[in-house]
Amino acid sequence: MTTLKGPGAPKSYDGSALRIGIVHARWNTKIIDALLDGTKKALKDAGVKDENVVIQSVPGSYELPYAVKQLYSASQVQSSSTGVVGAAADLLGSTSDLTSLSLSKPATSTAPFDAIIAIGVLIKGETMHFEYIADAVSHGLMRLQLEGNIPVIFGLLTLLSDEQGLMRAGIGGSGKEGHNHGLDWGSAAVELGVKKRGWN
Ligand code: DLZ
Repeated sequence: MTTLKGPGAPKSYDGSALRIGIVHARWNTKIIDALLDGTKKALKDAGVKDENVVIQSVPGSYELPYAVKQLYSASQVQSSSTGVVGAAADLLGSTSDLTSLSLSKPATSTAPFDAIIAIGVLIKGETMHFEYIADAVSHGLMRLQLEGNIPVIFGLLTLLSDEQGLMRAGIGGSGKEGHNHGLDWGSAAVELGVKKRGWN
């Protein structure tokens, strides 16, 4: 069934040859964890292999553009013997620095990423923090994808309440669990990754 909102009727794309990066913030962890699960599920359902998914975390959404840029740069460095961990360590100075960035698993491939998904959850508070971070991050991520020629999927929720976040992570209460937007972000990464290979 198609709905008024959302990306329309689902099309399936074969992600089995793709390499996807995910960078997620840790602020608002409960919502982030559910979104991350949804994203990973969509990648898996599209055939993306576990070993071709690289996940990094950063403290908050403000750090997303920088981390996406580092992940993207590392994947551009050819390092057949050490893989992306070694390549990123070359850029950052040492492997221990990289470990502290929480690379969740070593990559088995040094191929460039076909798409990178940036996930963050901003919840409006009493100050102007929300506006500044939302604006900076959305512009930063857009710049990265246009200048880097890589799809950067916009997984930043900008919310007015905790409840909005729970609904958009598919974990709302009272029988209305909502929809996990991570599913859409995973699917968007696969579609753009496949199309990018055709366009290039
Ligand atoms: C400081 C801050 C605040 C107030 N709120 C959020 C939020 O709702 N979501 C989020 O991802 N990050 C938040 N942060 C942290 C900033 O993104 C950033 O990590 C710090 O300002 C350090 O640069």
